Amino acid sequence: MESTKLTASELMELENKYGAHNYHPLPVVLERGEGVFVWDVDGKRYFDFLSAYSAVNQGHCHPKIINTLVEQSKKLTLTSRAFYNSQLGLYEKFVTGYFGYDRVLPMNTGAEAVETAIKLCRKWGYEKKRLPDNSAQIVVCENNFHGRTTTIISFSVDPDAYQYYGPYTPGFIVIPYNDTAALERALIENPHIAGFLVEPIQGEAGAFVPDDGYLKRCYELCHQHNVLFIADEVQTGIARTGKLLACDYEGVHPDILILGKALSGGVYPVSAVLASNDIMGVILPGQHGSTYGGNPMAAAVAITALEVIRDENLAERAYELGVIFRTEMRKLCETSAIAKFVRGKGLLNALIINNEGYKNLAWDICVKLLENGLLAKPTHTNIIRFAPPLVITEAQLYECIAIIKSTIGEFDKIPSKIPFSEMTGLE
Ligand code: IF1
Repeated sequence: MESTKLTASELMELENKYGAHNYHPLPVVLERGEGVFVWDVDGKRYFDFLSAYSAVNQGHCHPKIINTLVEQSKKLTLTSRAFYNSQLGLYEKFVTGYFGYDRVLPMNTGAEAVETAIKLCRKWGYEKKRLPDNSAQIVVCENNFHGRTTTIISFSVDPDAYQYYGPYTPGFIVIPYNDTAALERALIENPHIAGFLVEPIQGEAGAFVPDDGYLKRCYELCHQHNVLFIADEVQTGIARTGKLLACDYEGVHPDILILGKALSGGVYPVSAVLASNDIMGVILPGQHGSTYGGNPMAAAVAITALEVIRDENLAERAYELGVIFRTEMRKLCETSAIAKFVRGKGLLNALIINNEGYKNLAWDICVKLLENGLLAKPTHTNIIRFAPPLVITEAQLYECIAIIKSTIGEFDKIPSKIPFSEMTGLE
C-alpha cells in the first residue's frame, strides 16, 4: 500500500479539483495527531497552534477520549431521540452538574447550538415575557462570529459571511461590541428585546478581549430589562481562556450557555445549549431536535472529554501558560518592527502585526511558521491566532515561542520591508 500512497501535492490537488472552494488552507496535508503535535503525509512534525479553532483543547487523539469513542462505537452509535439511550441521561446529569445548569439540549455543531439558543430565547420571549407574536428582537454585536447558517449570517457584518445569501432573517439588532452604553440604549429604546447574544471574547475578530467588567455590566443590564444573557462559549469555553468558561472571569452565569468544539475534544461533533428549568421548559416534544443530537457516541465522548479537562487541570494550565506566552510576545513586540502587540486570555491569543506596505504579511508569516514546524492561522491579513492544545507543556511552549520569535525575526531582516512606518512616510 505504501507505494500507492499519494503525495502531498496530489492530495491537495484532489481537494482543489473535487471540493468546493469555500476554504483556502495552508499548504500542508495532515495525516496524524498526538497531543500538541500533528504530522503531515511526509512525516514532518508540527506544533499545532490552531487546535482546530479550539476544538482540540485536550490534545489530538487523547487516549482516554479515543478509548471512549472506540468502545461506544462497538456498542451503539445512534438511536435517534425516538427512543431513550443508555448514555444520554448520564451525560445530561454530568454536563448540567459540571456547568451548573438545570437542563441541556444536545446538538452537534456550534451553529446548530446557536440556532437552538435563538429559538429558545424567542420562544421564552413569547411565552414568558409575553412579547407580541413575531416581535422578538435579539441584540448581537458587531464583528460577531456565531456560525454559518442562514439566520446566523443574517446578523453578521462580514460581507464574505452574508453577501448574496439573502433574504435575511429579521429580528436582530446589531450594536458595537465592548460598549455597554450601546446595549443600554438598545434595551431602553426597544421593548421587544428577548435576548443579548455575545461572545465573551471575539474569536474571528482576532481574540478581541473586551474591557474588564463588560460581561458583568451587560448581564446586569439584561436582567434589569428582563432580557436573557446568552453567551456563545463555543470557542472560548472548556478551559481555553484559562477558566472553564470565559464568563467565569466576571462571575457571570449566562441564562443560556452555548458550547461546542472542545466539548468532544475534537473527536466528534458535539454541541450543547444549557439553561434553567424555567427557560428550557418552553420547548416541548416535537418543537426542536436533531437526528444525531444526544446520540450515545456524543454523550459518552463528551463526558470523557470534560473529565480530561478537569483531571488534567487544563484551565489552570491554560491560565499559567497564557501569561508566559503573552509576556514573551510582548518582549518580541518591543524589538520587532513587524510584531505590534499581543492580546488574548489563557491560550486564546492573537499577535497583531504591522502589515503596512505588505499585501498579506500574516499569511506569509504563517507559511514560514509552517516551514519552521508550527501551524497557525492568519485572520484579517494582519492578525495571527495562537491557540495550542492546552496539554502543551511549559518546555514545549518555550520551544514554540522560540520558533515564533525567529520566524518573525526572518521577516524583520528583509531590508526593503522595514521599518514599515518609515516606508509609508516616504510617500
Ligand atoms: C469555520 C472563526 C474561529 C465560533 C463561535 C459558533 C461557531 C464558531 C464563537 C460555529 C465557529 C469557527 C468555524 C470555522 C472558523 C471558526 C472561527 F474564525 F470563523 F471565527 F474559531 F475563530 N460560535 N468558529 O467561533 O461553530 O458550526 O463551526 O461548529 O471554518 O467556519 P460550528
